[in-house]
Amino acid sequence: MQKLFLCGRTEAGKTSLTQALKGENVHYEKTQYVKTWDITIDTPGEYAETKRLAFALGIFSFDSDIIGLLCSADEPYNLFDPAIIGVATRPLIGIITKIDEPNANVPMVRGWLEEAGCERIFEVNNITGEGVEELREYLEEDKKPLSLEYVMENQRKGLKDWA
Ligand SMILES: Nc1nc2c(ncn2[C@@H]2O[C@H](COP(=O)(O)OP(=O)(O)OP(=O)(O)O)[C@@H](O)[C@H]2O)c(=O)[nH]1
Ligand SMILES: [Mg+2]
Repeated sequence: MQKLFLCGRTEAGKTSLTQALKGENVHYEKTQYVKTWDITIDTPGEYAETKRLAFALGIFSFDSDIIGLLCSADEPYNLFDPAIIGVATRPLIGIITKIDEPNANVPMVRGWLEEAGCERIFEVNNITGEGVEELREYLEEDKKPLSLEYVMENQRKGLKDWA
């Protein structure tokens, strides 16, 4: 299974998603430091909210196979820069959490994650588990490892380097 790096603001649902992917009951546990699990690397939301700490996200993401930007469906503002894919060293996916919230605006959040450059966007409810299996199946897909020659050939063709 590919390792998913979780990045998003405090309370976006990163730890809950980790618990849901592990098949555990979702229970609140504030993330105090970067934690590596078998399926995810869970980060404290403050890292994504603070310029000084955000640099650490870049370093820790090297231990992952895929970078996941998390944003809850009821989020009032967007934390992620457009075209953030340009500085990502791994394929980028988006995960919209809390799709069950009364103030959820999934199309708006989807637009933010598309602008960031996410190649796939998943919609989940961590509490009921809705959408989590689809994400799990995606992570279980057998991706072929990248070689320098493969990346350079795709760049020469103007394709994304992991296309
Ligand atoms: N309704 C609903 N609540 C959720 C969902 N996902 C998470 N929550 C709730 O949101 C709160 C924060 O969830 P966490 O998973 O701890 O958030 P986090 O992103 O890990 O937060 P930090 O560790 O502070 O960065 C908890 O009370 C969760 O129960 C969801 O899909 N739906
Ligand atoms: Mg957490």
